[in-house]
Amino acid sequence: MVKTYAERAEIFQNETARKLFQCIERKKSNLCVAVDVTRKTELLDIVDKVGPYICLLKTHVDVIEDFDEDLIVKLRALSESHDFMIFEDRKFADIGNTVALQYSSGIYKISSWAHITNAHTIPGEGIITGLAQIGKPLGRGLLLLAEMSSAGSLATGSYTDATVAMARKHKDFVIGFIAGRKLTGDDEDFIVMSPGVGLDVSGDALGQRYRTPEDVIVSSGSDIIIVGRGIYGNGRDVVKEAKRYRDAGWEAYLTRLGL
Ligand code: BMP
Repeated sequence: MVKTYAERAEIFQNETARKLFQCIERKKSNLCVAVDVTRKTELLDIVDKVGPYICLLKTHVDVIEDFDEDLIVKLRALSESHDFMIFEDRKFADIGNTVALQYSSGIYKISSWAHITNAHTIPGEGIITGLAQIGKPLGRGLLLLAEMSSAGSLATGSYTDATVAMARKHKDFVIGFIAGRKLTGDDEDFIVMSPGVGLDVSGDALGQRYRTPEDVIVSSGSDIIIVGRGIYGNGRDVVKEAKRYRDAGWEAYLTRLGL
C-alpha cells in the first residue's frame, strides 16, 4: 500500500527529510519552485509571492549577480515566515575533499543555509562522504542525481542503479534522488524529486523536457514536483500559477493514494 507523506515522515533517519515531509503534509503541497533569476530583488519578490504554496524553494545561488549575505538573511526569514525549506541545486561533482570546501566555504557557504543540496555520483562514493563531513553535523540532507530531465542524459541504466546503491549505504545523509520516477520499493524510504514539470509546453529550446504533475506523481511514483519557468516565466501570474501547480501536484498525490 502506498504510504502517506505523514507516515513516511516518521520513518526517515534524517531530520531534514522528516521535516520536509511534515511540511508537505501541513501545507498540503508537494510543490518545489525553482527560481532561476539573476537579481536579488526579483528572487525575493517571487519567493515572497509563492512562499505560501510551496514546501521547498530550489535556488541556483551562483546565478545571482548582486549576491550578498543580506540575500541569505532574507531568504531564511521568508523560509521561516512562509514555512518552506531551501534546496540549493549546486550539483556537486568533484572529489570529496574539494566538495567539502565548496559546500562549506567560498562566497556562498551553502552548508550554513541550505537544508538540502545535491550531487552527481560520477566521482564515486567519496563525494558523499566529503559532503557528509560538513552536512551531517548540521542535520542537512543530500539528494543524488540519479536521472536528469534533459534530452540525451547519460544518467540512465547502470549509472542510475549504481547511484541508488550508493544512496543505500548512506541513508543517514542521503535523503533521496533527483529522478523522473520512484527508484526503490515502498520498504525503503527515499524522497524522489522530479524536475522538468510543466502543464503548458513540452520542452524548451535547450533540451529541457516537460511532463505533467499527474504523469510524474501518479504514473511514475515521484514525491515532489519541481517547477520553474512554468510558474515565473514569460510574464506569468506567479501566484495563480503557484496555486495551479500546488493543486495539480496535490490532486495527483491523492490519486496515487487512491483517494
Ligand atoms: P524549469 O522548470 O524552468 O525548466 O527549471 C527546471 C529546474 O530544475 C532548473 O533549475 C534546472 O537546473 C533543474 N533541473 C532540471 O531541469 N533537470 C534535471 O534533471 C535536474 C535539475 O536540477
